[in-house]
Amino acid sequence: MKRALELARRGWGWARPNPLVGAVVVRDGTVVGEGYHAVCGGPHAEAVALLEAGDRARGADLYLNLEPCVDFPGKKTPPCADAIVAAGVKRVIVATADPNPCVDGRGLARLREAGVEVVEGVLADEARRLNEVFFHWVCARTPFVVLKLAMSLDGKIATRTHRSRWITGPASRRLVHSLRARYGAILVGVGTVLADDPSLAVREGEGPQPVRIVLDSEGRVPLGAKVFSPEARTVVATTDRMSVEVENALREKGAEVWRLPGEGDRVDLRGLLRRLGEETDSLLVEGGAEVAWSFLSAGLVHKIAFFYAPLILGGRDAVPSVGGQGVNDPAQGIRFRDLGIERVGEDFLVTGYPVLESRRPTESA
Ligand code: AOF
Ligand code: ZN
Repeated sequence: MKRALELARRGWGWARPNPLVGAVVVRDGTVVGEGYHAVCGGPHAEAVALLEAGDRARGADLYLNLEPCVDFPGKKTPPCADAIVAAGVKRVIVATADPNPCVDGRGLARLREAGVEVVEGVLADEARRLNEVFFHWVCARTPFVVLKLAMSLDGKIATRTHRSRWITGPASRRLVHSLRARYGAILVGVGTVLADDPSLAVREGEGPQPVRIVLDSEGRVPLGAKVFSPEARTVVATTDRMSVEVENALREKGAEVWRLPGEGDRVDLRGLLRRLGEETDSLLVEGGAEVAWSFLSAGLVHKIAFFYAPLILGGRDAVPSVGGQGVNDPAQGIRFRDLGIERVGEDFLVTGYPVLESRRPTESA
């Protein structure tokens, strides 16, 4: 199963919005076929592995990190459960079921009906973590949202003079680039564009360039900003407060403008996520502080990735990592579970998952 997970990872980027799947056919203790899902629309992991195994699949074991698929409307490839039965596989070992409502246990049921032995739950946590984006998106149809921030030990993302280059070290910055390539879209607030002018393009690509999104309710984004560089799509998410002149100028720059119904004077984030979910499975939110609080306080963040540099910036006027109004009482704070911590060069990366049912500040906060 470890090998299946390892193979699955090779599909990063191009498989989206499909899951990462690896398959290993084992006969008499020897691997006789391997495969992974390399690109959405392309053959599934099982199809590749069974093709390689050929006749040797008869009577063999098949290791999969995800339940094999069944046929459903709009499907691009033949159902794997049928292919497994046809190949004469004796036993299928799967990590997890496929939460896709069109599959959802039917693949395993099909195998059992045909007399194939099924073993479930091997390395299930690891497999679920690997496909956390897919597991969310395929049910919710809104993107899995990761909030990434780079800060000093005292939790500042910029100095009192609003400078942020560089707080974290080169290893973290490289990791951020490869993180960006893992998600379908990247979002920043217009304040970050005005302060840092990031291009948000991915240099070390593992897949297609993510869509760049600027949250800009009024249309303050400068036309010369690097986010409009030609290598990737850019969407300016705005409200009716943006003038038609600005909209036309942005379109001329090649940007797309999404006017979303305002939530007060802000862009309606839920509306944005619904629309984005029609196009992609995941979103990396990169700040700044106000945007971070908007997403967190509305309960829209699924995972955090916070980089901490061994450095204190101090200053009551320095920019805190998370802004907004905040909570009044620590008991109202947003809690995280399954924290992970790792060293990245001289920095630390903390990851975690908000407990969405935990007490949250009110939406207006
Ligand atoms: C598998 N093996 O390698 C993958 C699966 O449109 P299709 O034919 O590519 O089907 C996509 C669905 O199949 C996807 O939503 C997910 O439920 C499942 N993905 N299943 O047996 C694979 N990638
Ligand atoms: Zn399949």
